[in-house]
Amino acid sequence: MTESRIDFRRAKFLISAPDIAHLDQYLPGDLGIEIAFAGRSNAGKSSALNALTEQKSLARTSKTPGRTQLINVFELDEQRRLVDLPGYGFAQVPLAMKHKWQQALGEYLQKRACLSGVVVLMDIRHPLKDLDMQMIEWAVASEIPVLALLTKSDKLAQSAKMKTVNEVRKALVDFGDWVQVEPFSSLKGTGKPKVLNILNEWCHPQWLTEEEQASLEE
Ligand SMILES: Nc1nc2c(ncn2[C@@H]2O[C@H](COP(=O)(O)OP(=O)(O)OP(=O)(O)O)[C@@H](O)[C@H]2O)c(=O)[nH]1
Ligand SMILES: [Mg+2]
Repeated sequence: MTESRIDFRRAKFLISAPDIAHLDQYLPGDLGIEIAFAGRSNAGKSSALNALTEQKSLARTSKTPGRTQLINVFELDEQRRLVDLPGYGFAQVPLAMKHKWQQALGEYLQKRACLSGVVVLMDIRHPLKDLDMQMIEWAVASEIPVLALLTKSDKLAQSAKMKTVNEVRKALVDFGDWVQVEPFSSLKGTGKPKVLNILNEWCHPQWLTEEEQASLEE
């Protein structure tokens, strides 16, 4: 099957939803294909989205953790979307809200029919915290492929970077092909071609029939 390549530079803002639990009311999840960007607050989600789409201010970035409160949805084409999820694990958020937030994330991963991949972004200097592991486990349990992206890789020297990448790969080996691990730097563009290849694959999910694939290309 010949697949058309998705031009991620075409991404444009579609909607903001106030919370995950209500996203389905704004955008029915049985339509099209969605790729979510999840990660701890300040992990570099918005920066990665901007780097991958080659747009400086598609997603808002900030030095203050917890900046992205809304769920921001960006459209690639009529059928495909990228979703910038609010960061989890933000220290200043009350515990009850954190629990509510985790629950909503879990439900999103389990119930969102259009979700065809989750990018779990982690600062390469602090990978695989409990909530990251939970995200990965939830996604794989729902048979959604995961890209564990080790962000801000420019902060480490090459040898330290590869050491962490190998350690994280080893820690996630039991998930098999469901989880891929790559280093990434929004600042330097490191890892960008690999990530775009993976996202492109997710945009053409195998669970669609050839006819459905063809209708997506129209
Ligand atoms: N050196 C370096 N800094 C980065 C990189 N990516 C992000 N940052 C910085 O990390 C901080 C947080 O980045 P954001 O992209 O806003 O992080 P986020 O995950 O969207 O954060 P929330 O929306 O608050 O959850 C900002 O100060 C960015 O400039 C990177 O690749 N290299
Ligand atoms: Mg953000």
